[in-house]
Amino acid sequence: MRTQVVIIGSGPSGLLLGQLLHGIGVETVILERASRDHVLGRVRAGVLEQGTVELLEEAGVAARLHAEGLPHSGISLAFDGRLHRIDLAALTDGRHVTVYGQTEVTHDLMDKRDAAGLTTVYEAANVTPHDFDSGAPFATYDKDGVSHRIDCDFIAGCDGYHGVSRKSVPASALKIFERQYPFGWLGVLAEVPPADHELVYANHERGFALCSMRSTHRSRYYVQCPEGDRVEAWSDDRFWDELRRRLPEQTAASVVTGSSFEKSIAPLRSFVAEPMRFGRLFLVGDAAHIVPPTGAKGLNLAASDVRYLFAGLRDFYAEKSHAGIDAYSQKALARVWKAVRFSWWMTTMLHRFPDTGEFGQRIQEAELDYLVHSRAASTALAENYVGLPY
Ligand code: RFL
Ligand code: PHB
Repeated sequence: MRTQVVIIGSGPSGLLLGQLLHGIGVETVILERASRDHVLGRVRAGVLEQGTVELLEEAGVAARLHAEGLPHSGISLAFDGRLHRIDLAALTDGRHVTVYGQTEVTHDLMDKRDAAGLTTVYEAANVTPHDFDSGAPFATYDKDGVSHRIDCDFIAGCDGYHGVSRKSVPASALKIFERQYPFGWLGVLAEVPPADHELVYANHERGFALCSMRSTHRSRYYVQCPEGDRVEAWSDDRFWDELRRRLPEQTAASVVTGSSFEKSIAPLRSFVAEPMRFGRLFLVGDAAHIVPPTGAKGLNLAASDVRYLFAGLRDFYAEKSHAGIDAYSQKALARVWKAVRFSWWMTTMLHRFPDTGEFGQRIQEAELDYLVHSRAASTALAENYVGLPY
């Protein structure tokens, strides 16, 4: 079998790239290790930058997002027993973010791909990219006990942090940058109205907490938990109690509790692999970089990688120009590192660290106080949060 671009992974980055390429008549096959239901069952991001929304519009998959997504023009930082609002729109010439779950984005992209009759192979085992340093790359995989080979022009590694694409590159060709944080996030999804109409990021002596949402009737909450904590140790009651203790009194009083229908713990890390291109193999999204979720940047970075790669491939197919694909890694990484910095900074400012003691706590208090009282500092947060220019 032959196609133009083999895409490994049907997360948001693989699906979005496939849809954009379809729009310019470039053929793709997506190879996905998991089942469709498994991919759709993963609860992850919830906040989309305006640039991400614009790219979804360009791919023709923004109708439901515009109907059901919630535009947010501000967030609150909670410390000192009260909320301090950051007016994102006022500080960024009217820009805003949209609250719309990653699950829904993935759903919309999958539906669109199905409607266009494009090929996705789910439950593809042993997916392997080959000969990407030559002019004739190909990918192999097994399905139902049968081995398959797909020849192609390019391979897009959109297979996340644990995927095969990055692992197929010789270690000597990669430079890895990594930081582990000594805590995780325990996340809960519940069919209850959110405590506040906007997101609340709380710095508290018991640890970080975040009030987010998926809709006006579905809430997403997180609390910082110790590294290695097990989700079984957290009953719903224990979760709600801990969450409320970390919020200002008024916000805590507005938390509507209910039984959770999803509860999971995510470790926090910053990770970047450079470069993001190896001949005819490109790394895209979480396959190349991970950020702690505190800045709400992971999915948005995956979308910005797709934007740069799509532009490069479009120039290649339309004009036989290599300039865009040659510049992909450098362009993508410039934006990636700014988001890595922002996510690290938000994480450092808002979490309790086991080893920084009272000094670290006073520094955080000073930083937060400065942040909410300085227009310059608030603007720096706001312009990163809504998304830096491409
Ligand atoms: P994904 O979503 O991990 O998709 C990769 C796909 O590749 C498949 N795969 C393979 N397929 C074939 N062969 C193999 N060997 C394969 N190995 C893996 C996988 O099954 C999967 O389907 O990567 P992608 O597309 O790059 O998307 C990245 C985003 O998913 C991620 O950055 C965000 O979810 C991060 N994130 C957030 N990002 C935001 O922009 N805003 C947020 O508010 C936000 N909140 C979050 C988050 C991530 C979280 N967790 C759990 C990590 C909150 C949390 C809790
Ligand atoms: C979420 O709703 O899942 C979410 C929102 C904001 C973040 C991280 C996660 O910074």
